[in-house]
Amino acid sequence: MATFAFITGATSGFGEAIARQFAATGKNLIITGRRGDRLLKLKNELQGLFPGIHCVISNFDVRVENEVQKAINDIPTEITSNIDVLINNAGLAVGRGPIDEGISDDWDRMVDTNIKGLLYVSKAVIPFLKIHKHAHIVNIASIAGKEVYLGGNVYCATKHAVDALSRAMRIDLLPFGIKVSNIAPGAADTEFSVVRFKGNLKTAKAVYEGYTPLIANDIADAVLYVCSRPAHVTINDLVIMPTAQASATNLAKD
Ligand code: NDP
Ligand code: 8X3
Repeated sequence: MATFAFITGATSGFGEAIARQFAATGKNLIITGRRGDRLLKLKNELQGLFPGIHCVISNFDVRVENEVQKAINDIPTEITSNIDVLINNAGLAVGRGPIDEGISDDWDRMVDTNIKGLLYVSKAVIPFLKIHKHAHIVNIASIAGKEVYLGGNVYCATKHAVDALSRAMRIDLLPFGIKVSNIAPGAADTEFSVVRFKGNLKTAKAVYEGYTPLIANDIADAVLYVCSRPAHVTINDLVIMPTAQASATNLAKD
């Protein structure tokens, strides 16, 4: 059986775009997320467009370790044993404001999703990656993992943790020939800001006004590029910004 990419957060934004681009190359997919209706819709669409591919749905919350482990155990081993790419993409920001006014539930959601969820999924999937001579993990970090900015405190800390985990994984997995790539996008117009601002569409929309932000396909392009380098080449770290954004906070707006 041809190999599979396991993609977290495939119900929206980067993860969905990555799934679409992989499918177009003929790669088999395991698409994951909490919103099962969206996963089913994407699976049906991709299998219609690319009848040769195998698309498997795995519906779980990355924050719950036994749910992650059970969901992955429930996938037939002839599929899991063929996973050679893991895209750790699921993640979110919740709120933006001074640290002393932070809400502990927001902090928990970010730490549990962006750090612990990435760890739970990686721990469950790495045994399958080790079976392959050439396997690859791509962690979606952020410019917020390279810099900190006003009110970004805990989100920035979680993305700095992703950046550190990418470097640490690369060392730990070196004996197994598993590539680890870290991708750090700047502002991209996905559902990210709607989630961050808890459904406040006006505030979310304002984040992307006055300049041209990245779109999900820009990041999917980069993931496909990183995953298609020759076996002896690893792209360790890629920072991808809108041309109008020079740093986390320096934006040339109209
Ligand atoms: P979206 O909100 O569009 O997508 C986020 C995805 O993460 C969804 O598919 C969502 O699925 C999934 N997800 C969130 N929480 C969980 C959970 N507990 N369990 C399982 N899946 C979960 O945002 P983006 O596509 O923009 O974000 C993708 C990644 O990129 C995130 O890690 C984000 O931090 C990072 N990033 C985003 C940037 C941006 O400006 N957009 C810039 C830099 C990095 P569901 O809700 O169905 O579970
Ligand atoms: C998302 C980009 O700059 O809002 O990670 O933190 S930013």
